[in-house]
Amino acid sequence: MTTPHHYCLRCEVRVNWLTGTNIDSRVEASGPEGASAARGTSIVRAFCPNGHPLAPRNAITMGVFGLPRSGKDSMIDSIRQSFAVDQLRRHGVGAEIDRAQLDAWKETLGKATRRASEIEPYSALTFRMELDSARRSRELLIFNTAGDQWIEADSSDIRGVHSFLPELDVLVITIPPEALSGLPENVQSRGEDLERLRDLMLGGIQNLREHIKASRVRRKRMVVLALTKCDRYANISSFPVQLLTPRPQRSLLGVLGSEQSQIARFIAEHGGKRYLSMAATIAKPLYLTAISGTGADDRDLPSGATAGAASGPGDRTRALDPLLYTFIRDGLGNYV
Ligand SMILES: Nc1nc2c(ncn2[C@@H]2O[C@H](COP(=O)(O)OP(=O)(O)OP(=O)(O)O)[C@@H](O)[C@H]2O)c(=O)[nH]1
Ligand SMILES: [Mg+2]
Ligand SMILES: [Zn+2]
Repeated sequence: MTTPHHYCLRCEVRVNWLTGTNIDSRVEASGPEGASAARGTSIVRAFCPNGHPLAPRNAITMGVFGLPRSGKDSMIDSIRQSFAVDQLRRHGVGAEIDRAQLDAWKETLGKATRRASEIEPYSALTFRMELDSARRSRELLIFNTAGDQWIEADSSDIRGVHSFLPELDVLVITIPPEALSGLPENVQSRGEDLERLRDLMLGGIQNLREHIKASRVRRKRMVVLALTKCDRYANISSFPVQLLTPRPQRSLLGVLGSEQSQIARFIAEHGGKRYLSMAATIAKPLYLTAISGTGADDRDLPSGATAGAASGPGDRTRALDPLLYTFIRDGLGNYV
Protein backbone atom coordinates (compact mmCIF):
# COMPACT_ATOMS: atom_id res chain seq x y z
CA MET A 1 0.00 0.00 0.00
CA THR A 2 1.15 3.49 -0.74
CA THR A 3 0.97 5.93 2.15
CA PRO A 4 -1.31 8.97 1.84
CA HIS A 5 0.31 12.23 0.80
CA HIS A 6 1.33 14.74 3.45
CA TYR A 7 1.69 17.75 1.17
CA CYS A 8 -0.15 19.34 -1.69
CA LEU A 9 2.01 18.23 -4.62
CA ARG A 10 2.15 21.75 -6.08
CA CYS A 11 2.93 23.93 -3.09
CA GLU A 12 4.26 23.42 0.38
CA VAL A 13 0.95 23.26 2.19
CA ARG A 14 0.77 20.31 4.50
CA VAL A 15 -2.51 18.40 4.50
CA ASN A 16 -3.98 15.95 6.94
CA TRP A 17 -6.42 13.45 5.47
CA LEU A 18 -7.47 12.19 8.87
CA THR A 19 -8.52 15.53 10.31
CA GLY A 20 -9.23 17.24 6.98
CA THR A 21 -6.83 20.04 7.84
CA ASN A 22 -6.07 22.17 4.77
CA ILE A 23 -8.35 20.07 2.59
CA ASP A 24 -11.20 21.84 0.78
CA SER A 25 -13.74 19.40 -0.56
CA ARG A 26 -15.94 20.54 -3.43
CA VAL A 27 -18.63 18.61 -5.16
CA GLU A 28 -18.41 18.90 -8.93
CA ALA A 29 -20.57 17.59 -11.70
CA SER A 30 -18.53 15.17 -13.74
CA GLY A 31 -17.75 16.70 -17.10
CA PRO A 32 -17.92 15.02 -20.49
CA GLU A 33 -14.34 13.83 -19.91
CA GLY A 34 -15.32 12.01 -16.74
CA ALA A 35 -15.03 8.71 -18.54
CA SER A 36 -15.42 6.64 -15.41
CA ALA A 37 -18.49 8.33 -14.01
CA ALA A 38 -21.85 7.96 -15.62
CA ARG A 39 -23.39 11.09 -17.09
CA GLY A 40 -25.07 13.27 -14.51
CA THR A 41 -23.24 11.98 -11.46
CA SER A 42 -21.14 14.20 -9.28
CA ILE A 43 -17.73 13.66 -7.81
CA VAL A 44 -15.99 15.10 -4.79
CA ARG A 45 -12.69 16.78 -5.47
CA ALA A 46 -10.22 17.95 -2.86
CA PHE A 47 -8.17 21.15 -3.08
CA CYS A 48 -5.45 22.75 -1.00
CA PRO A 49 -6.09 26.27 0.40
CA ASN A 50 -4.17 27.68 -2.60
CA GLY A 51 -6.65 26.12 -4.98
CA HIS A 52 -4.45 23.29 -6.26
CA PRO A 53 -6.29 20.05 -6.90
CA LEU A 54 -5.01 17.41 -4.49
CA ALA A 55 -4.07 14.04 -5.85
CA PRO A 56 -6.18 11.22 -4.43
CA ARG A 57 -4.56 9.98 -1.27
CA ASN A 58 -3.65 6.67 -2.86
CA ALA A 59 -2.31 8.08 -6.13
CA ILE A 60 0.92 6.53 -7.33
CA THR A 61 3.53 9.20 -7.95
CA MET A 62 6.67 9.04 -10.01
CA GLY A 63 9.24 11.78 -10.70
CA VAL A 64 11.89 11.79 -13.43
CA PHE A 65 15.19 13.60 -12.88
CA GLY A 66 18.45 13.82 -14.74
CA LEU A 67 20.88 15.84 -16.82
CA PRO A 68 19.65 18.05 -19.68
CA ARG A 69 18.87 16.06 -22.86
CA SER A 70 19.30 12.78 -21.02
CA GLY A 71 16.08 11.32 -22.40
CA LYS A 72 13.47 12.11 -19.72
CA ASP A 73 10.71 13.32 -22.03
CA SER A 74 11.44 10.51 -24.45
CA MET A 75 11.16 7.97 -21.67
CA ILE A 76 7.88 9.35 -20.36
CA ASP A 77 6.48 9.45 -23.85
CA SER A 78 7.39 5.80 -24.33
CA ILE A 79 5.48 4.99 -21.16
CA ARG A 80 2.55 6.90 -22.59
CA GLN A 81 2.75 5.04 -25.89
CA SER A 82 3.07 1.67 -24.16
CA PHE A 83 -0.07 2.35 -22.16
CA ALA A 84 -1.82 3.47 -25.33
CA VAL A 85 -1.25 0.03 -26.86
CA ASP A 86 -2.17 -1.68 -23.59
CA GLN A 87 1.28 -3.13 -23.04
CA LEU A 88 0.57 -4.21 -19.46
CA ARG A 89 -2.92 -5.55 -20.10
CA ARG A 90 -1.72 -9.13 -19.85
CA HIS A 91 -0.64 -8.27 -16.31
CA GLY A 92 -4.05 -6.81 -15.55
CA VAL A 93 -2.99 -3.16 -15.68
CA GLY A 94 -4.34 -0.50 -18.02
CA ALA A 95 -3.94 3.27 -17.98
CA GLU A 96 -5.44 6.12 -19.90
CA ILE A 97 -4.92 9.83 -20.17
CA ASP A 98 -7.47 12.42 -21.16
CA ARG A 99 -7.43 14.15 -24.51
CA ALA A 100 -6.70 17.69 -23.33
CA GLN A 101 -3.69 16.57 -21.29
CA LEU A 102 -2.40 14.46 -24.12
CA ASP A 103 -2.55 17.37 -26.53
CA ALA A 104 -0.76 19.64 -24.07
CA TRP A 105 1.92 17.01 -23.47
CA LYS A 106 2.54 16.50 -27.18
CA GLU A 107 3.04 20.26 -27.57
CA THR A 108 6.02 20.12 -25.22
CA LEU A 109 7.75 17.12 -26.79
CA GLY A 110 11.04 17.67 -28.59
CA LYS A 111 11.74 20.87 -26.66
CA ALA A 112 13.74 21.40 -23.51
CA THR A 113 11.35 20.97 -20.61
CA ARG A 114 10.12 24.21 -19.07
CA ARG A 115 11.69 25.12 -15.75
CA ALA A 116 9.29 25.41 -12.89
CA SER A 117 8.87 28.45 -10.67
CA GLU A 118 6.99 28.93 -7.43
CA ILE A 119 4.20 30.54 -9.42
CA GLU A 120 4.14 27.84 -12.04
CA PRO A 121 5.28 24.62 -10.37
CA TYR A 122 5.79 21.34 -12.17
CA SER A 123 2.53 19.60 -12.85
CA ALA A 124 2.13 15.92 -13.45
CA LEU A 125 1.03 13.93 -16.44
CA THR A 126 -1.92 12.09 -14.97
CA PHE A 127 -3.15 8.66 -15.97
CA ARG A 128 -6.18 6.81 -14.72
CA MET A 129 -5.07 3.28 -14.01
CA GLU A 130 -7.49 0.42 -14.13
CA LEU A 131 -6.59 -2.72 -12.29
CA ASP A 132 -8.48 -5.86 -13.20
CA SER A 133 -8.15 -7.09 -9.67
CA ALA A 134 -9.57 -3.99 -7.99
CA ARG A 135 -12.93 -2.36 -8.56
CA ARG A 136 -11.62 1.13 -8.17
CA SER A 137 -9.19 2.84 -10.45
CA ARG A 138 -6.09 4.60 -9.20
CA GLU A 139 -4.34 7.69 -10.39
CA LEU A 140 -0.80 7.61 -11.65
CA LEU A 141 1.05 10.93 -11.62
CA ILE A 142 4.28 11.34 -13.53
CA PHE A 143 6.30 14.47 -12.78
CA ASN A 144 8.72 15.49 -15.50
CA THR A 145 11.46 17.98 -14.63
CA ALA A 146 13.88 20.20 -16.50
CA GLY A 147 17.46 18.95 -16.63
CA ASP A 148 18.99 22.40 -16.52
CA GLN A 149 17.07 23.20 -13.35
CA TRP A 150 18.06 19.92 -11.75
CA ILE A 151 21.78 20.58 -12.13
CA GLU A 152 21.51 24.12 -10.77
CA ALA A 153 19.19 23.74 -7.83
CA ASP A 154 20.97 23.39 -4.55
CA SER A 155 19.23 21.77 -1.68
CA SER A 156 17.76 25.04 -0.44
CA ASP A 157 16.13 26.41 -3.58
CA ILE A 158 15.07 23.01 -4.85
CA ARG A 159 12.24 23.26 -2.30
CA GLY A 160 9.91 25.69 -3.98
CA VAL A 161 9.99 24.03 -7.37
CA HIS A 162 10.24 20.40 -6.35
CA SER A 163 7.69 20.42 -3.54
CA PHE A 164 6.32 17.05 -4.66
CA LEU A 165 9.70 15.41 -4.12
CA PRO A 166 9.21 13.91 -0.65
CA GLU A 167 5.84 12.54 -1.75
CA LEU A 168 7.14 10.43 -4.60
CA ASP A 169 6.72 6.69 -4.61
CA VAL A 170 9.25 6.26 -7.42
CA LEU A 171 12.21 8.45 -8.26
CA VAL A 172 13.69 7.76 -11.66
CA ILE A 173 17.15 9.15 -12.32
CA THR A 174 18.41 9.01 -15.88
CA ILE A 175 22.03 8.14 -16.63
CA PRO A 176 22.89 9.06 -20.23
CA PRO A 177 26.09 7.79 -21.92
CA GLU A 178 27.79 11.13 -21.16
CA ALA A 179 27.62 10.42 -17.45
CA LEU A 180 29.66 7.22 -17.79
CA SER A 181 33.33 6.95 -18.65
CA GLY A 182 35.69 4.65 -20.53
CA LEU A 183 33.46 4.54 -23.58
CA PRO A 184 34.52 5.37 -27.14
CA GLU A 185 34.22 9.05 -27.96
CA ASN A 186 31.59 8.51 -30.63
CA VAL A 187 29.31 6.97 -28.01
CA GLN A 188 29.29 9.83 -25.58
CA SER A 189 30.89 13.03 -26.75
CA ARG A 190 28.75 16.12 -26.96
CA GLY A 191 31.71 18.43 -27.04
CA GLU A 192 31.03 19.18 -23.41
CA ASP A 193 33.10 19.10 -20.31
CA LEU A 194 32.30 15.52 -19.33
CA GLU A 195 34.04 15.70 -15.97
CA ARG A 196 31.81 18.59 -15.01
CA LEU A 197 28.69 16.80 -16.26
CA ARG A 198 29.51 13.80 -14.08
CA ASP A 199 29.97 15.97 -11.01
CA LEU A 200 26.65 17.69 -11.72
CA MET A 201 25.02 14.31 -12.05
CA LEU A 202 26.31 13.20 -8.67
CA GLY A 203 25.42 16.55 -7.10
CA GLY A 204 21.90 16.24 -8.50
CA ILE A 205 21.36 12.89 -6.81
CA GLN A 206 22.75 14.29 -3.58
CA ASN A 207 20.36 17.27 -3.72
CA LEU A 208 17.41 14.93 -4.08
CA ARG A 209 18.53 13.09 -1.00
CA GLU A 210 19.09 16.24 1.06
CA HIS A 211 15.71 17.67 0.23
CA ILE A 212 13.88 14.46 1.01
CA LYS A 213 15.74 14.13 4.27
CA ALA A 214 15.00 17.73 5.27
CA SER A 215 11.27 17.26 4.61
CA ARG A 216 11.04 14.61 7.33
CA VAL A 217 8.29 12.90 5.35
CA ARG A 218 8.34 9.19 5.98
CA ARG A 219 7.35 7.22 2.95
CA LYS A 220 8.20 3.98 1.23
CA ARG A 221 10.21 5.07 -1.79
CA MET A 222 11.81 3.36 -4.72
CA VAL A 223 14.75 4.71 -6.67
CA VAL A 224 15.32 3.51 -10.21
CA LEU A 225 18.49 4.39 -12.09
CA ALA A 226 17.68 4.33 -15.77
CA LEU A 227 20.51 4.01 -18.25
CA THR A 228 19.15 5.89 -21.24
CA LYS A 229 20.04 5.82 -24.96
CA CYS A 230 21.42 2.30 -24.56
CA ASP A 231 21.12 1.75 -28.32
CA ARG A 232 24.43 3.65 -28.43
CA TYR A 233 26.01 0.70 -26.61
CA ALA A 234 25.06 -1.76 -29.33
CA ASN A 235 28.71 -2.25 -30.36
CA ILE A 236 30.19 -2.14 -26.87
CA SER A 237 31.15 -5.67 -25.90
CA SER A 238 30.69 -5.17 -22.15
CA PHE A 239 27.05 -4.20 -22.68
CA PRO A 240 24.65 -7.17 -22.53
CA VAL A 241 23.07 -7.11 -25.95
CA GLN A 242 19.84 -8.81 -24.87
CA LEU A 243 18.96 -5.61 -22.99
CA LEU A 244 18.30 -4.03 -26.38
CA THR A 245 15.54 -6.40 -27.38
CA PRO A 246 12.14 -7.18 -25.91
CA ARG A 247 12.12 -9.65 -23.03
CA PRO A 248 10.70 -13.09 -23.42
CA GLN A 249 7.14 -12.91 -22.15
CA ARG A 250 7.52 -15.83 -19.81
CA SER A 251 9.49 -15.84 -16.57
CA LEU A 252 9.45 -12.05 -16.27
CA LEU A 253 10.44 -12.05 -12.60
CA GLY A 254 13.52 -14.21 -13.14
CA VAL A 255 14.67 -12.12 -16.09
CA LEU A 256 14.27 -8.87 -14.17
CA GLY A 257 16.39 -10.26 -11.36
CA SER A 258 19.32 -11.27 -13.54
CA GLU A 259 19.23 -7.99 -15.46
CA GLN A 260 19.73 -6.03 -12.26
CA SER A 261 23.19 -7.47 -11.69
CA GLN A 262 24.17 -7.17 -15.37
CA ILE A 263 23.29 -3.48 -15.46
CA ALA A 264 24.97 -2.81 -12.12
CA ARG A 265 28.17 -4.36 -13.43
CA PHE A 266 28.09 -2.25 -16.60
CA ILE A 267 27.54 0.95 -14.61
CA ALA A 268 30.29 0.11 -12.14
CA GLU A 269 32.76 -0.81 -14.90
CA HIS A 270 32.18 2.56 -16.52
CA GLY A 271 32.81 4.90 -13.66
CA GLY A 272 29.27 4.98 -12.28
CA LYS A 273 29.87 3.32 -8.94
CA ARG A 274 29.48 6.61 -7.12
CA TYR A 275 26.02 7.12 -8.66
CA LEU A 276 24.99 3.73 -7.34
CA SER A 277 26.21 4.49 -3.82
CA MET A 278 24.71 7.97 -3.74
CA ALA A 279 21.33 6.80 -5.04
CA ALA A 280 21.28 4.00 -2.50
CA THR A 281 21.28 6.61 0.27
CA ILE A 282 17.78 7.66 -0.89
CA ALA A 283 16.26 4.19 -0.87
CA LYS A 284 17.43 0.61 -0.84
CA PRO A 285 17.48 -1.66 -2.71
CA LEU A 286 18.21 0.25 -5.88
CA TYR A 287 16.50 -0.81 -9.07
CA LEU A 288 18.10 -0.53 -12.47
CA THR A 289 16.90 -0.47 -16.04
CA ALA A 290 18.42 -0.09 -19.50
CA ILE A 291 16.31 1.97 -21.86
CA SER A 292 16.84 2.23 -25.60
CA GLY A 293 15.02 3.27 -28.72
CA THR A 294 12.95 6.00 -27.07
CA GLY A 295 14.40 8.63 -29.40
CA ALA A 296 17.04 9.17 -32.02
CA ASP A 297 20.21 11.13 -31.71
CA ASP A 298 20.03 14.20 -33.81
CA ARG A 299 22.36 16.97 -32.80
CA ASP A 300 23.84 15.27 -29.76
CA LEU A 301 26.75 13.50 -31.36
CA PRO A 302 29.62 15.02 -33.30
CA SER A 303 28.75 15.16 -36.97
CA GLY A 304 29.72 12.07 -38.86
CA ALA A 305 29.57 9.89 -35.77
CA THR A 306 27.02 7.19 -35.95
CA ALA A 307 27.75 6.14 -32.39
CA GLY A 308 28.04 2.43 -31.66
CA ALA A 309 24.69 3.39 -32.91
CA ALA A 310 21.35 2.09 -33.36
CA SER A 311 21.98 -1.16 -35.08
CA GLY A 312 18.34 -1.65 -34.32
CA PRO A 313 15.65 0.45 -32.77
CA GLY A 314 16.23 -0.84 -29.24
CA ASP A 315 13.47 -1.73 -26.81
CA ARG A 316 11.56 1.31 -25.73
CA THR A 317 8.97 -0.73 -23.84
CA ARG A 318 11.55 -0.96 -21.05
CA ALA A 319 10.65 2.62 -20.23
CA LEU A 320 7.83 0.99 -18.28
CA ASP A 321 10.31 -0.76 -15.97
CA PRO A 322 10.23 1.76 -13.10
CA LEU A 323 6.46 1.38 -12.95
CA LEU A 324 6.66 -2.36 -13.38
CA TYR A 325 8.99 -2.63 -10.37
CA THR A 326 6.59 -0.52 -8.29
CA PHE A 327 3.53 -2.47 -9.38
CA ILE A 328 5.24 -5.79 -8.64
CA ARG A 329 6.37 -4.59 -5.23
CA ASP A 330 2.95 -3.24 -4.30
CA GLY A 331 1.00 -6.15 -5.74
CA LEU A 332 -0.72 -4.18 -8.51
CA GLY A 333 -1.38 -6.63 -11.33
CA ASN A 334 -0.29 -10.24 -11.84
CA TYR A 335 3.24 -11.15 -12.72
CA VAL A 336 3.58 -14.87 -12.08
N1 LIG B 1 20.07 7.34 -29.35
C1 LIG B 1 19.04 7.65 -28.58
N2 LIG B 1 18.67 8.95 -28.44
C2 LIG B 1 17.62 9.22 -27.64
C3 LIG B 1 16.90 8.20 -26.94
N3 LIG B 1 15.93 8.79 -26.20
C4 LIG B 1 16.02 10.11 -26.44
N4 LIG B 1 17.02 10.40 -27.30
C5 LIG B 1 17.38 11.74 -27.80
O1 LIG B 1 17.90 12.52 -26.75
C6 LIG B 1 17.57 13.91 -26.91
C7 LIG B 1 16.99 14.50 -25.65
O2 LIG B 1 15.78 13.86 -25.31
P1 LIG B 1 14.70 14.44 -24.27
O3 LIG B 1 13.83 13.28 -23.95
O4 LIG B 1 14.05 15.67 -24.75
O5 LIG B 1 15.63 14.81 -23.03
P2 LIG B 1 15.23 15.46 -21.61
O6 LIG B 1 15.98 14.67 -20.59
O7 LIG B 1 13.76 15.55 -21.46
O8 LIG B 1 15.88 16.93 -21.70
P3 LIG B 1 15.55 18.28 -20.84
O9 LIG B 1 14.08 18.53 -20.93
O10 LIG B 1 16.36 19.33 -21.51
O11 LIG B 1 16.02 18.06 -19.44
C8 LIG B 1 16.63 13.94 -28.11
O12 LIG B 1 17.36 14.32 -29.26
C9 LIG B 1 16.15 12.51 -28.24
O13 LIG B 1 15.74 12.17 -29.53
C10 LIG B 1 17.31 6.83 -27.14
O14 LIG B 1 16.74 5.87 -26.59
N5 LIG B 1 18.38 6.63 -27.96
MG1 LIG C 1 12.63 17.17 -20.86
ZN1 LIG D 1 -1.21 23.62 -3.11
